[in-house]
Amino acid sequence: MSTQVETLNQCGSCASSCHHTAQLTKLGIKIRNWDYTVALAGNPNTGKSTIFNQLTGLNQHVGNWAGKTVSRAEGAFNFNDKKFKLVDLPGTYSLLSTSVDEEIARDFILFGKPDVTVVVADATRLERSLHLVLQVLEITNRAVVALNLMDEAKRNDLTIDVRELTRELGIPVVSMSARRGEGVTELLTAIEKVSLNAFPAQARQLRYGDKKLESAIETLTSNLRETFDDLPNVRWVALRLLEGDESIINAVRTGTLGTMKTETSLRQLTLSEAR
Ligand SMILES: Nc1nc2c(ncn2[C@@H]2O[C@H](COP(=O)(O)OP(=O)(O)OP(=O)(O)O)[C@@H](O)[C@H]2O)c(=O)[nH]1
Ligand SMILES: [Mg+2]
Repeated sequence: MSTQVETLNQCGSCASSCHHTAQLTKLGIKIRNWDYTVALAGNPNTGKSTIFNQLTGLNQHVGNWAGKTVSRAEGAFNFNDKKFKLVDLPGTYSLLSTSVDEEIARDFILFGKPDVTVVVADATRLERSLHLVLQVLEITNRAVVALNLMDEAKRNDLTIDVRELTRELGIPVVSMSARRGEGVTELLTAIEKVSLNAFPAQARQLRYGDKKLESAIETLTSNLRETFDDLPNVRWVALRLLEGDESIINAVRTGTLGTMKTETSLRQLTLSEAR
């Protein structure tokens, strides 16, 4: 591991300002002592836990998302004198809420508003990994792609133009072979840049190019804004409605959409309580 990474001996041993305190506390994250919160998302089996271990060393807690049988790991690290909290999300192929894992990952990114979401992508299955990257970018532009398993890609004679991918996505893309510890410092640098809003490019968001669809999204967006004034990402909710996402449709019908984040939070009690 890079010498620049200093894992903390004890969670909660430092004091500093924090971001999105209220939401994260509701989601069960004890944010009080951290400068930035980082979520680790990605398809199953892409090396998320390997990266989590590289970044946090032994400084981690493992438990369950409360009320669920899905495991949850939180850890911490220091980089360039800043304190980061890292939350390992369940591996998912999408954020469409068709499974408990997807629901947990989606709600955390949507309502927890982490300062940075790292999406771990499999360099040997790039196309599949990019589905999740684009879905995350629908919710937030504060993201980094950790393009892992580059050693496997090389072994299979696959070459990826990382610079072009960075340009296309508008977020940092970092080549990694996490099992060998390669790319860890570069990932930390990218996380720090996005945390500090110091990455100059504009993240790519899908625009569908279809006039009817875009106008339906616009109408729904403005109706939703009138009815639910504190939604974190209205366009994203409008897209889910058009897609037929049952949980979002029910929440609109019953008028509970605005309170979804509170309900979600209550269902995701703290890891510390689960320990
Ligand atoms: N060759 C190679 N193998 C890796 C790399 N990173 C992780 N692995 C291996 O890939 C397998 C899966 O890694 P994990 O870190 O458990 O992946 P994960 O995304 O946490 O998996 P789930 O939590 O099950 O979704 C393990 O056998 C790792 O040793 C890498 O950069 N190169
Ligand atoms: Mg894992």
